[in-house]
Amino acid sequence: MALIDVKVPDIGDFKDVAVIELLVKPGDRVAVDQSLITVESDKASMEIPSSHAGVVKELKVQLGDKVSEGSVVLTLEAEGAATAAAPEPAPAPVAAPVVAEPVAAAVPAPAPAPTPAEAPVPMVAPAAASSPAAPHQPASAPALGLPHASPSVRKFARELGVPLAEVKGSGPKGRITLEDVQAFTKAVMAGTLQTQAQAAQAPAPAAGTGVGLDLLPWPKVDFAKFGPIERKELGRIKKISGANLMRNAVMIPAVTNHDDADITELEAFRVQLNKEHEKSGIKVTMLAFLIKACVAALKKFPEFNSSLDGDALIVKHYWHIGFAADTPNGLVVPVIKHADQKGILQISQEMAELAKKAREGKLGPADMSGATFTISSLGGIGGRYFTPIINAPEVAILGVCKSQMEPKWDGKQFVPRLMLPLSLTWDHRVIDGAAAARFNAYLGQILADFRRVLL
Ligand code: CAO
Repeated sequence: MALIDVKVPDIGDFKDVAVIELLVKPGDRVAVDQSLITVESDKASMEIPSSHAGVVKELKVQLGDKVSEGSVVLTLEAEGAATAAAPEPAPAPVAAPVVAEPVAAAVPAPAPAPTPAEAPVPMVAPAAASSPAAPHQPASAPALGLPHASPSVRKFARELGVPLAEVKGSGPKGRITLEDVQAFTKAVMAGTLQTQAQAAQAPAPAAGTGVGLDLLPWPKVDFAKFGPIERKELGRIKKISGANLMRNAVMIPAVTNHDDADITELEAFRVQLNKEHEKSGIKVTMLAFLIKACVAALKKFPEFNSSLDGDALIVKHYWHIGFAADTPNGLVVPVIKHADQKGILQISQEMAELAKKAREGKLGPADMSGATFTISSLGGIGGRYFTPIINAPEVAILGVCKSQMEPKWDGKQFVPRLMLPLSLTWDHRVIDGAAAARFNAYLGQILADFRRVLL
């Protein structure tokens, strides 16, 4: 048995390419042409095959090392006829564009590797895939953003009929590994996963079941390459609210109307009220008036106080108003129940109690359920307008920002008026733009003259 060095063969014009995968380890028995490592430039990846059969004694490269033609990959205890005194040159490596083919079955099997003298296969950019050995890129393949996989993994996927575009890569830079393909296959076999082809043949999902969006994979970036980073796990509330927000943002055809309400008189009244009730410890903020004003608008426009149930609308004859509360652990939405039956002072008091409980992480499920409409107020912080996300299964949400003094034309002159920016997001499956504009206009009228609540 002779020890021989297996070297990187002629890989065309490419020099100092990074080792991104070690496909063998000391003690492994390898065959001639078996892939040993994968290298990658910024344009393509390729596997470096073994020139000899034998047992790996020592790896001479590590992940991240840069190699060029002639670099020693490993030492091998050569077997059989291949134990020649002078090592044979390795066959040409097989190149693959960095992007993976979305449909593995469309990728032809790698051509038998020619000898380096015949045709070294350069690494090719997908756009310049004119080399005969370059894998075929289907016309429908997105040019960017797909995970990549080595030729041997592609071959493995192709043999199993696994669509690589649907496999989540767990390797560096989202690279799909052999284990990823195996895990995908297991999940499909176990019935916990459907391929897109299977999904296309399946009957349309029933209302209320989830559907796939066929989106590009999330971009994977090695942020540490650009500067120092710190990893912080998301808290429980962020994880739960994030999943809910994602569903609501994606599943609701939402539109936001922006408007302004003149609250000059209402603010004067609020300040007066707080002076009168200074000793009670109750502080009235604009949000309490908004809750009451919204109840009046919801009564006038009942479809805003509803939920979709398949092809039917459930219109609620109770008015429970949720308000978004910012806490150190994330966003929560406590609910003022039966806001229609409560006065401004009682609403203010309940809001203060619920906000305190929220900040202390003491809200129970009952405190946060049953809302028919939600208000998200950033008025204490600032901003002009924003686009709040509907809190499903509600069909509308009101966003409020900080009021500001603005010059308004009264027909004769400009006068200073305190204007409150309103942003109403509504579900277009239930509500039309005209109704949303009317809702905002009516809300503005109430806030401008609160006596209208009594009407
Ligand atoms: N315009 C101008 N000032 C306003 C205002 C408005 N629209 N709304 C409130 N203010 C003032 C208040 O009067 C109060 O002033 P003083 O300190 O001088 O008395 C100050 O801003 C702070 O108000 P507040 O925020 O404590 O009270 P609130 O009733 O307006 O809001 C609560 C309570 C719990 C909703 C709020 O604290 C909060 O958490 N807001 C954030 C909600 C949020 O994150 N929404 C975004 C969801 S989407 O991510």
